[in-house]
Amino acid sequence: MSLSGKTVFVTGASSGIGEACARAFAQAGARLLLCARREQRLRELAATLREQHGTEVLAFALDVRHRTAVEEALAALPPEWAVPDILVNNAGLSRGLEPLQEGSHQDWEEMIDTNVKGLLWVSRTLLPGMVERGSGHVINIGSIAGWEVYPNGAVYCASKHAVDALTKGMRIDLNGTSVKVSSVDPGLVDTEFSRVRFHGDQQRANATYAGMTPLRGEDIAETVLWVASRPAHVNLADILILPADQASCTVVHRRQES
Ligand code: NDP
Ligand code: 8X3
Repeated sequence: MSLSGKTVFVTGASSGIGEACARAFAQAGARLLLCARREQRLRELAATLREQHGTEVLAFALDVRHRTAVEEALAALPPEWAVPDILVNNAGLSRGLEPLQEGSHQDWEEMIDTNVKGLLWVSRTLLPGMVERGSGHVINIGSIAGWEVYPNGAVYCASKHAVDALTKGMRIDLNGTSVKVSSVDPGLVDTEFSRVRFHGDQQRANATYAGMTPLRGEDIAETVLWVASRPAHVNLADILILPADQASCTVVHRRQES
């Protein structure tokens, strides 16, 4: 699969699915724009990709929650990087797992500001250039949590339902512009996601995947790459991708651990 010469912007590329996407797109010959808050990690990833694949990479620290920071960072890109061919809106997180009546305001703000508003700020800044050029592809990383709601996860689920609505709305509003909009919606993927959700409690994070085989970031990246490399007239609109052990948010087959 070749994406030679295409410019791909992956948000949240410092770990997990975003990092795996960066590696997959680099292997496919793309040039990469990468952002996240942890700049050192991005620098190390960029160095590896340059060395392994000769990839052209521009990596920069960015907190997608801050609209003016997003606008300024993207306005400061060199002209040949300014309008990516493919935008992977991946930056996102969950915080907390408790009944709504006990939820933390701070956790809620972090999820909504990142998963919903961050995706909006990046998309709003880049879409006019794609429309003007007459080509582009936005791939939003949604979730099974945008298809279902599970106990104690209402706000994270709401944020991913919002991503689903934004994917559908973007696709409607961009119809006729030659800019495609897709969504890749994973179930359980073993990344830093659960450690972040449980505020660094690794034991609790590990329990999320106990006795079952979760997806890996690479599984999602492979699908994102497939979505991105279809012919111009084909749009894979929405893909739900689950571990074989998972049937729904709450139905997960777990083996007894010996
Ligand atoms: P990780 O925690 O491993 O990665 C999250 C990435 O998002 C990191 O690179 C992080 O970088 C970045 N990020 C978080 N907040 C911000 C911010 N404010 N600004 C910029 N970047 C940010 O988790 P995943 O790889 O699993 O998560 C990636 C996406 O996949 C998320 O949207 C998540 O909701 C979704 N998803 C995950 C699933 C799973 O089971 N793991 C299942 C379904 C969907 P940094 O901290 O350096 O800023
Ligand atoms: C992540 C999947 O079910 O852990 O979006 O919320 S889940």
